[in-house]
Amino acid sequence: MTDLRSVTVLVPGRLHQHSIDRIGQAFDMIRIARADPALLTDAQKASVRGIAASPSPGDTFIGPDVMRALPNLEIVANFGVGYDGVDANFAGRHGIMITNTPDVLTEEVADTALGLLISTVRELPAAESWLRVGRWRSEGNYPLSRLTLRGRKVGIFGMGRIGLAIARRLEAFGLPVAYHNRRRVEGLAYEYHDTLKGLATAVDTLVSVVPGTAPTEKAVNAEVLTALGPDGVFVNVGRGSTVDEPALAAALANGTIAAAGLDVFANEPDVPQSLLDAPNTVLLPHVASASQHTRRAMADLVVDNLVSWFSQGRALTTVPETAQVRPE
Ligand code: A2R
Repeated sequence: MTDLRSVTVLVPGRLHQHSIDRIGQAFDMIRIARADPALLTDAQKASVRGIAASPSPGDTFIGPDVMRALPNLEIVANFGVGYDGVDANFAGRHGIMITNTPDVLTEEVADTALGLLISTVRELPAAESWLRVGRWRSEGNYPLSRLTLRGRKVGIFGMGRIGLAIARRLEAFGLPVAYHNRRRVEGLAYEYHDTLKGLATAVDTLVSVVPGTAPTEKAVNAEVLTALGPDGVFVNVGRGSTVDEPALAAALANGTIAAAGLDVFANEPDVPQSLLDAPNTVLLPHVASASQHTRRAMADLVVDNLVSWFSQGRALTTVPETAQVRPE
C-alpha cells in the first residue's frame, strides 16, 4: 500500500480550495503560480508524480513542455469536464493518465443552459435592469419581448451527458429536440443530423455543448448562423473556441440571427467588444457549473482520482485519449 504522503502532487495556479485542502492533507503538495517548469528545482521536477489543475488553452495550458519536464509524472487530474487545457493526445502517447470531472456537473450545467436560453429569448436581464433603474415607474411596462420559447425547435450540438440533460428539460417544456454528433446515439429517439449545418437548417434554436477540440474549432461559423436564420437563437455552454466570434457578432448586428446567450468565450476572460455592444445578447462569465455545491463535488472528484490512482492503481474518470494508460 503506497503511503500517499510520499507522493508529490503539483498544483500550478489557482484551484478550488477544497481540492487544495484535501491534497495538502493526503499528499506531499507543491504549489506554484502557473504551469511553468522553470518555477521548480530539478529535485522538485523529479519528485512530481501527479498534477491537479484547472488549466485552460491559454497561459495555463498543460502541454508537452510541462509534461516532458516532469520525468515521473503519471497523472493529471483536471478540474472540469472539458479538458482542452491539457494536451490529452500527447499524454496518451506518453503513458500519462488524464482525468476530468464528468457527471457531477451535468445537471447544474443543464439547469444553467435552460436559464440562459430563457433569459435570452425573454430578455430577462434587460427587464430586470428596467425595474432597477426606475423605468417601470417612469415609463411603464417593459416592452413585450420580440422572441418567445413557444413554437421553437431546439438543436443540440453535442448530445452527450450534458446535451441529454438539456434535451430532457426541453422535452418538459414541450419543445421538439434534434441533435448533431459525429455519431448517432443508439436508442435515442431525437431527430439526428449528420452535419451541423443540416441541424441548424432544421431548427431555430441552437444549443452548443461540444468540447473544445481541433474538429470543433470555430464550427459555429457564418454558414451555420445563416442556416439558423433570422429568428435564430444561439446558446453556448460548451467552449468559446467552437464559435467564430466575429462571425457571430456580425450575425447579431445584421439580423442574420435574432439573439445569443453565451456563457463561454474564445479568449476568457476577454469578451469581444462587438458582443458586449450587441443589444440582443445575454453574456455570463463562464458560470454554468459554478455553484458551491457542484464546484465542491468537482473538487472532490479531482482528488478522488488522485487517491484512487496512487492507492488502487486506477483512475475513476479517465478521458478517452488515455483510457489505455496503466500504472507502471
Ligand atoms: O461526436 P460524438 O459522437 O463523439 O459525440 C460527442 C459530441 N462531439 C461532437 N459532435 C460533433 N462534432 C464533433 N467534432 C464532436 N466532438 C464531440 O459532443 C458527445 O455527444 C458530446 C460531448 O459529450 P460528453 O463527452 O458526454 O461531454 P459532456 O459531459 O456532455 O460535456 C460536454 C462539454 C465539455 O467538454 C465542456 O467543454 C463543456 O461541455 O462543459
